[in-house]
Amino acid sequence: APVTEQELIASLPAGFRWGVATSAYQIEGAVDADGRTPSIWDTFCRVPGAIDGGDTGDVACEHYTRMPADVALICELGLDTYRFSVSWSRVQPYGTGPANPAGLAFYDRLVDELLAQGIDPWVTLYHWDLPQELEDAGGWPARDTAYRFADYSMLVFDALSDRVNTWTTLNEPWCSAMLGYAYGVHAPGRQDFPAAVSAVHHLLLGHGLATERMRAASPRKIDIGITLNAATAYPASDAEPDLEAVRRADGMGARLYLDPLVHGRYPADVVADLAEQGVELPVQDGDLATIAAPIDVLGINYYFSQKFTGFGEDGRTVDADGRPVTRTLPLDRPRTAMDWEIVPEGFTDLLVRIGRDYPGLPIVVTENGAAFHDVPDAAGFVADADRTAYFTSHLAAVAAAIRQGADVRGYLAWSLLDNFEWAYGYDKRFGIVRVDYTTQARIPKQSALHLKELAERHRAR
Ligand code: GBH
Repeated sequence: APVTEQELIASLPAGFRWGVATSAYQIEGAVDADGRTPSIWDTFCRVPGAIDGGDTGDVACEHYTRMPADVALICELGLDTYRFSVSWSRVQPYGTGPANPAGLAFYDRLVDELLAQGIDPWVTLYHWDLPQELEDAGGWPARDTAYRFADYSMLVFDALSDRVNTWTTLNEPWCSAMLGYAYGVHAPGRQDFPAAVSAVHHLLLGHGLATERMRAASPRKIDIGITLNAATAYPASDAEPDLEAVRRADGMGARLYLDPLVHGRYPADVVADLAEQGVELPVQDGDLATIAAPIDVLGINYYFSQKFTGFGEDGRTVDADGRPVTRTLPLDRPRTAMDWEIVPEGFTDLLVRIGRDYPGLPIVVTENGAAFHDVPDAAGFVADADRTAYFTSHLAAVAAAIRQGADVRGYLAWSLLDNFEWAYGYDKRFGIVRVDYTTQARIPKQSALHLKELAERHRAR
């Protein structure tokens, strides 16, 4: 049964984090400022047809110049944690060589501003914006990029680790690898499945190398982790082909990352599926031990879940190429503006399952949120009952997971601001704060005020 707000507040542990997240390319703008060089997203946005409306991150929310006011906003909303990402090509132009002091200085000021307002800074080192030079040298399918990432991570770590306690290496490596190199819908826009599978391994290797080096360099206790996108895959029926479709979807979407990170081995069934397609993970001696370097926190980004079937529309279980069918079917739920179905129990099931299959790993929800068709009133205020209900039902889903044994330590809403929603441009709004892209005015939505109230009630209980 769905839990009430009262029950959800009672179920969340003491010290539970209440926060909000963003990423560099989605909000900063100022793409040429202070020595920043182009990332793969600057390039991809120039490909005709790649981004809805031809939008780019050139200006975005002008967070680069409006940062102090944005931090003040987080403080006003009573949130205790801010997760942001660092633009690699800002702090290390061209992806190699020494740090760019002017670029690093922005994050230095941001961290100081957050601390001055009593907000805990949480750094994500990589949220999809690879320096273009490194893509030109092969990108994530090239092994060298993993070493470049570890070097870059240390530049940021050396500058900020005296004040930043929580570090995420990568945001959603599945997206970087699959959306970027296999499906071609994200930068760099390639459609090469074997290259994408190499990218998976090199992203995980980069995570492991950076984790080992940050850990070794840290004189004090810090929390290091990675953020994965994940969901619950439901079978359309108990028929063998449907269960197989779930196994494959969950294998490629979740276990391909969780198993090496936690257990130090790739899932044998997924490796076999890949081999059947003539594709191999480019593992070298020692890589898996590096990838399994101990982490302190697992970040989970959750948006929605799906139902899978192994039967094609024609009822057959193989497609024209003789490959097994893996197809999604509607769960017949209300949808967000992204056309994503709203499935809060998929969140509970996911968190409980991760707690069971990968025990001993504290989880923080590093993103959860929804885009809706916001309608501002004359004053620019958005009474977003739909987004408010989304947050409440998903927080209740987290509370339910905790009561079933999942070790969830915090919840960060996606996102602080309406922002550049990647291939969808500015048309899709995920913010708890409305951004007027003409004036750059920020106005908290009803959902922001509701999160503020829930956080206050939880703290005061
Ligand atoms: C997050 O990605 C990003 O971290 C964030 O930057 C972004 O703004 C936010 O979500 C909102 O999109 O149907 O095959 O794509 C989430 C991307 C979208 C990845 C749903 C998994 C489901 C599988 N997720 N996707 S598929």
